[in-house]
Amino acid sequence: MFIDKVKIKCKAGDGGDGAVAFRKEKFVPNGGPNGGDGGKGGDIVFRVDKNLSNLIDFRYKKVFRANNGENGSGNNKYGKSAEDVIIPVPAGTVIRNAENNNVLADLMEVGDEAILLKGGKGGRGNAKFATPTRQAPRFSEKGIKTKEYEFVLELRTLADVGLIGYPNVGKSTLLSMVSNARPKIANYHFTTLAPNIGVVQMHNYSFVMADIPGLITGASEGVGLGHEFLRHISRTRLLIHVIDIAGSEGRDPYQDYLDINNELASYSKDIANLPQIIALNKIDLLQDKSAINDFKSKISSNIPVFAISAASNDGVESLMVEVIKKLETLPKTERLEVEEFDIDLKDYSNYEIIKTEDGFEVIGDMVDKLLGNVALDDYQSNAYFQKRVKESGIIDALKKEGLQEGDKVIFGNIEFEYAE
Ligand SMILES: Nc1nc2c(ncn2[C@@H]2O[C@H](COP(=O)(O)OP(=O)(O)OP(=O)(O)O)[C@@H](O)[C@H]2O)c(=O)[nH]1
Ligand SMILES: [Mg+2]
Repeated sequence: MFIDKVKIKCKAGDGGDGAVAFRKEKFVPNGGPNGGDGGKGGDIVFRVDKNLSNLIDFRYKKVFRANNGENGSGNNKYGKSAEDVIIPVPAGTVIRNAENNNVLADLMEVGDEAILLKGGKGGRGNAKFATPTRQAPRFSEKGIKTKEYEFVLELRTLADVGLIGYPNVGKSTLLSMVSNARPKIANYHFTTLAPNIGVVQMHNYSFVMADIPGLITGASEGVGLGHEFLRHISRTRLLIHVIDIAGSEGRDPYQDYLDINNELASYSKDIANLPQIIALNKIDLLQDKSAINDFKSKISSNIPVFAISAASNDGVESLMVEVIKKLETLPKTERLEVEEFDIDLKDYSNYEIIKTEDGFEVIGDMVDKLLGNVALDDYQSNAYFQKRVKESGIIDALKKEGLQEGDKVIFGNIEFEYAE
């Protein structure tokens, strides 16, 4: 089983709430505030694990949640922060935001990691709110609550060279002759069902070669198997286009060449523009060697063409020498550009004022923010809330809409009469 694309759900931990507590001293009716802060929630971190080669571990486990920070408590005791959740992934994992498909991380190498979701900050305990004029604050801050996000993990094999061609033309045979890979080889279509990777070591040079399932016409529209796997060659630097020059299945080799190139072009311009070396395979089956020159005469002279027999190893060495020569001139694979990921996609500066019968209602993300981390259970925190509302500029905006003394103002689940 080979899994190279999965959708998972992740949630960082919520921040713990700050505590409301007071020192209890004998004979002192009201000790000072000593409610501690809440702890931070755990982060969600992706890290490359060298022992993984595909995403099969995500087949059943698709939900990852970090623990919440603990609440603060009396005696200025801080709540414990939660541990981060580390999610191991194979090298070559691209992480996207499922909502808009933006690339959020490109984890190419062992050691790469990305902290995609930050745990919520703990709320401040009431001890932090004591001021000379408010010596016994009876409110605290709630921890920041985090949201759940969906990510798409996509494995893009990191190979220098990709083998492409129709099914059954000998791609896996070639890979097995030049690398340590031992792919299945058989005389039928779609023997290869998942990409095979091999390391080629030759002439003191080493590179990675990938064999993907055979492409057929229509692969980019989902016919056959190829399309799904084309992304595995999207990051190669060079393609070996394998063609059955003997036409052993009755197709015209040159037409095969055009078909496959059309497939590539309709899938991705970048792949279609990769440099190619052509391997005319199965020359041992050729009665008439003129087919080789026929083919060469039809294609542009700057594309290198090698006539080989992967089965008997004939011509394979020269082909590999050319591959190495070419690789030395090509730039290394670069990381994908990563989009900025705003963990909380809410726009807290956003709100709307609605006129009601006897006053106003304010709705929008800004309200959530203002309400979100204040415990509104008593007069004092209410006063604190109103102060924050003033600071936020909403009161000024309400005044512009005609707010007057005594008007009823609704904010989410709370309601107050406006007083100057
Ligand atoms: N005569 C001859 N047969 C070959 C040569 N190369 C491969 N074959 C045979 O062609 C058949 C297909 O070879 P594979 O390497 O499995 O072909 P593939 O392109 O990987 O095929 P898919 O994985 O199905 O796309 C097998 O029976 C091979 O033994 C060659 O140079 N000469
Ligand atoms: Mg194969």
